[in-house]
Amino acid sequence: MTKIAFVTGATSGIGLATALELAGKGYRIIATGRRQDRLQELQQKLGEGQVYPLTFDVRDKLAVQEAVASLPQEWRKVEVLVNNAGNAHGLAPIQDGSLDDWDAMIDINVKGLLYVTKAVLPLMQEQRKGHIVNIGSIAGKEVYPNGNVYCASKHAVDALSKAMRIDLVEQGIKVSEVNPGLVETEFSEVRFKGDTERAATVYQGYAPLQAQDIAELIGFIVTRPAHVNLAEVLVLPAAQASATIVTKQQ
Ligand code: NDP
Ligand code: 8X3
Repeated sequence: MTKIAFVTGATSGIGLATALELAGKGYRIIATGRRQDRLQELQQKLGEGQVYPLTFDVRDKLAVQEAVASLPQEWRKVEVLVNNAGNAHGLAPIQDGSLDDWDAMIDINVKGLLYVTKAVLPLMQEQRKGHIVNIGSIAGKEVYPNGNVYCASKHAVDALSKAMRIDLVEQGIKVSEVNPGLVETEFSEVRFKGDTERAATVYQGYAPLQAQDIAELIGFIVTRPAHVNLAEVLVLPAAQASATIVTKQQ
């Protein structure tokens, strides 16, 4: 029987690359996000029986519960959950930050991850096995100027990953955390609210990570033998040494 992976934020970037990577490793994919057209494209690309699209906003706890409850029987044996959906909104000193941006980051990156985990966990508990991979960030390990609330949200993901690992170990459920540095995706476009020029400068002058790099790492993590858990990985572009130190060519 093919294994099933539930990937949040599968409409772009790391989530989309992960869905494709895991499908390549023989998983059937429950692909989630708000942009239904992109989920349908993914389904068309991989085949109807291979992808089950679920459209919901992770901020909406009822929608999350209903979406997971709506899964047909043949899609309920979820073995892998990749909690990837997330983003940054704005980059401003704390005194200038927008309350709406703060709400968005905490609601999506922290509460959304919790809502999805709470809804999907029973499907793993029934099997007494499973693997949750949370996408944190170097921003969950360090803070950087103007990153305040985004960094706080990713520090929360770091704490929750450790806490989940403790609470779920006796249930046979592994919890891993992947903490990337700079990855070239739609992330900066979202952070800078559609300012593509400003977003592009984040990835100029060095070779940033690509979504595929993270997807391959996730693929490796979830295919380790049953007795192995790669609990936490920090993965950076070679040009990046810390949240603030990136060597750029002049
Ligand atoms: P993208 O913007 O390319 O992807 C973000 C994904 O999250 C999209 O699929 C989006 O789907 C989904 N998402 C966002 N908000 C919601 C929401 N409210 N409800 C449901 N889905 C949502 O960025 P990345 O691929 O880079 O980001 C993926 C994860 O990686 C995030 O958690 C991010 O914090 C983390 N990360 C990114 C790094 C980077 O440098 N890019 C570095 C470290 C960590 P849709 O819009 O269709 O809803
Ligand atoms: C995304 C990477 O450095 O912009 O988490 O916070 S960073």
